[in-house]
Amino acid sequence: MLKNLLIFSALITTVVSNAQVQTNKTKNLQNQARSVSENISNTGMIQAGFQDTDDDGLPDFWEIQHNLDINDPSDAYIDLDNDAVYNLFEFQLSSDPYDSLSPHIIQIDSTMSLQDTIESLSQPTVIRLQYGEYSYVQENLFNIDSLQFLIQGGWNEKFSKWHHDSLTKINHLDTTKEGFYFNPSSGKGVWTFQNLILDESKNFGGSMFLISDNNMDTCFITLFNCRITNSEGSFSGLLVDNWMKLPNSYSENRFINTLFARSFDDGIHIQNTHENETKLRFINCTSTQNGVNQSADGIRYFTLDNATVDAKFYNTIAWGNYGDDINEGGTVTRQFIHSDIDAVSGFGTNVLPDVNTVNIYPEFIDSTNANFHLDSALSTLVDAGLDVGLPFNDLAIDIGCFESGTPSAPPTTILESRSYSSLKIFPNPTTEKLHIPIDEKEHLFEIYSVTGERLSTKTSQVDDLFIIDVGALPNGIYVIQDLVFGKSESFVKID
Ligand SMILES: [Ca+2]
Ligand SMILES: [Ca+2]
Ligand SMILES: [Ca+2]
Ligand SMILES: [Ca+2]
Repeated sequence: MLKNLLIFSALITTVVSNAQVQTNKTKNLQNQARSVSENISNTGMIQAGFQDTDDDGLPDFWEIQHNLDINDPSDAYIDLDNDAVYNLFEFQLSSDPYDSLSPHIIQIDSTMSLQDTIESLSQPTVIRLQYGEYSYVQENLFNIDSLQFLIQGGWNEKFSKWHHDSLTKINHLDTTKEGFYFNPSSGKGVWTFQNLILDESKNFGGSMFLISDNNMDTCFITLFNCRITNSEGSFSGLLVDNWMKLPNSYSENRFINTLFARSFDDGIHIQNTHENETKLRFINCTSTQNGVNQSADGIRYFTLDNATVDAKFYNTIAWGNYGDDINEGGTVTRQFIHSDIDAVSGFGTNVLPDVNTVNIYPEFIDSTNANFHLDSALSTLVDAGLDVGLPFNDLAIDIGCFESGTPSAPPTTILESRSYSSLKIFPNPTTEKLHIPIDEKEHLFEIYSVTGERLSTKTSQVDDLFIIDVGALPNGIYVIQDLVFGKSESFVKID
């Protein structure tokens, strides 16, 4: 409850004088130099435990340094310099978010070898792939010091236009190997996969087998707009081993707008023998129908030795898997924010209750044909309003609670109680004001466009009524969310 009060009061204090803003800016600049030196060592290694107030993957010091908002998670997914590299990836690759010539970029088409390209990297690099299909076999990369890349699918044949809703497919010539298999020995790892499909991979690790090994100091593993489907590996669709052992090493696994479906074994399996905390983030993801032949799990993570895991699930569905939807063990803290988790269990003594914070049973349309588009009639709260008017509607599947493409800002408020059963708004349609009767005092309302963009509006409170002025919004359909209580509703703005 304290957290909710703080967030609400933070909203009110955004109305401050210019003098106050100036003072805060000066303070931020003063803190900046100190934060940078505290968080990055001479080698560029990110120290464990850096502060990330809005949990968007950008540390506070980096956001301040680059004029971003430490309280706004949506700025991780914008592209300030138009180089088609989101701020999140600019940070991970240590590049300049205001310079379109940074980071280094390589373009390859399907006649070229993705494996040779990766093996030849000598600096953090974006590898752009033409839209289409690639054949790829990755041998294990041992004895490499530092391996930092973003593999980005969805480019047209001239590399002049990037389709953020198009996925590039990675096929496998050699059916005895994983799709991607990385195991560098030391340094910093940045393994980011964007707009890729890995389907029907065959071997032990499934589609991806990623190991951050003993002597690595930093590792970011990120999947963004990906689909890991029909893995026939004997382990899982995506297998991650966080094995880093250096005292201040840092590892973060971030999965955004990504589908894990119909793996032979677990959809995602994450083993942590890291000596420090590993951050796991699932944002707008879906894990379903995994464990086809082994009653394995949708998402499974656990710790060994001194490892700890800090897991958060935003707008995520884990539902309809053959084993548990989520199975966790060891030293784990875990939070669900606006998610559908149908069954959670723990192995060993750590047994947890089922958790459903949005819908009890999200329903997918035609999932037998790999169309995991949510049925809006049966999943109204999950998909409210978001099926209307998207330019790529019906071309891309729904993933998690949102469409494929740039994700909306995930809610950052933790759901602690839900004392009212649905969000009542009136009038709807409205020309100017939305009225919301409430009986609890702590609320945080946000309004999103159908494309997931967060819109700013003015909110006031009169007794037990919240009044939101939406008169300035263009006519159309919007979604309003109460982040504190995890409720959402769509409304129509008219003249
Ligand atoms: Ca941040
Ligand atoms: Ca931010
Ligand atoms: Ca950029
Ligand atoms: Ca840049």
